[in-house]
Amino acid sequence: MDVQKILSAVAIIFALSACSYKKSAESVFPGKSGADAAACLGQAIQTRFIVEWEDGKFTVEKSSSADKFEKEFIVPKLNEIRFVQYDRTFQVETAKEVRASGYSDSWGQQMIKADTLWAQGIYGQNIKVGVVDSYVDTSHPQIRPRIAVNAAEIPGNGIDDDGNGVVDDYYGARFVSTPGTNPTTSSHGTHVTGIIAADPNYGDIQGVAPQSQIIPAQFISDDGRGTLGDAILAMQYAVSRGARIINASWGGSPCDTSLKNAFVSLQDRGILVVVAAGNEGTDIDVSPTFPAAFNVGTQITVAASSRMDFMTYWSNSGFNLVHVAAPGEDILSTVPNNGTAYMDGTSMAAPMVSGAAALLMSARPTATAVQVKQAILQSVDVTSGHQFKVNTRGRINVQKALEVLTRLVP
Ligand SMILES: [Ca+2]
Ligand SMILES: [Ca+2]
Repeated sequence: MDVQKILSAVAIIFALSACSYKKSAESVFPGKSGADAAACLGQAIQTRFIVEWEDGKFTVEKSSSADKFEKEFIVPKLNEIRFVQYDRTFQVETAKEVRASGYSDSWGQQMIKADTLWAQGIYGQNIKVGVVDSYVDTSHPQIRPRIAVNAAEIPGNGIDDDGNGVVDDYYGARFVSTPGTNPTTSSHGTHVTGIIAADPNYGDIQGVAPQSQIIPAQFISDDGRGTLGDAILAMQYAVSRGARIINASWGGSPCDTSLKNAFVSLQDRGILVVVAAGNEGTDIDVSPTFPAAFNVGTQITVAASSRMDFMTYWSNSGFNLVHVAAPGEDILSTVPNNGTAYMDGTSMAAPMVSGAAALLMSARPTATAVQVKQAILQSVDVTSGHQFKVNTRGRINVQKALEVLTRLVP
């Protein structure tokens, strides 16, 4: 009997014994041997382990080796553990370029008709949005008033005053374990935040939902790297603080089991997750990238449209997996040190949709994430010849979305 036949026989015996299946360290940590590594982008961190618990929570644990971790952590807690994988570092894809600005320009907010909701007194009041991203400058005068502060935490004393597991998370939290980078110079998270919520009383930018509240949850370092475990912890943190919407203006994640499970968990909790489609000009139905292509039930994946209301040439697309387009080129928003700047990217289009969703949720607070998604998808503007290669064929229109939502939630 050759090796292949022996392996087949072993496989059959294993399948037969599956009737009396008992959870084992091997079954909850199938990637331990590294056999999946060849198929994975990103570099496995041999000393960090993403643990998904049976109660739906995620933690990231450390140990000097996988063998030690299995023996000392997994085996004793086997009944409580659902799944384990190595944490991985990956290069997070973000936005394309920055140019400075010194004036006001809110063409995107106008094109999606956010101003018509502002005129009705709808500004995103009482809705919290998690910005799971790079650094957010919470001292920016247009951002500071829009941060959902954690009043139970005393900032800067080195103590986790509210006992939520995160020290000094007064303005938000930072889950950045990629080493060797300055964590506070990236513009990306501050720009995304301003598109959603910038306060027009203190500067030139008016966010789409200028009275919504932001929960900054940083996992991307300034060199554009992050880990899967940190991304999951950041999303989980934002939800624990009351976020109803998660903005995920990033992509390029590798080996996706834990991240996919985390997205399913967000769906199960009724959280709307808005994801950038990516900027490679590719069709993600054919070449999927994650988390854009997860397509969980409460997810909206967003392509970028231009000032002339065409799909940008660099935006990713997909008639199945990308849902809508939104303004994402030449977008003016806040950047650190009291600045404003233009940026391009589906990273900018996603927060247009997050802001639109915050407006809709504040207008109809009992609407579910699924209803808000439905309202946004059923109300897009479709213009002949504009080639929005997305599921709905169109670009969002929050005025029409409110009309749809009002029918769904009278
Ligand atoms: Ca805390
Ligand atoms: Ca504290």
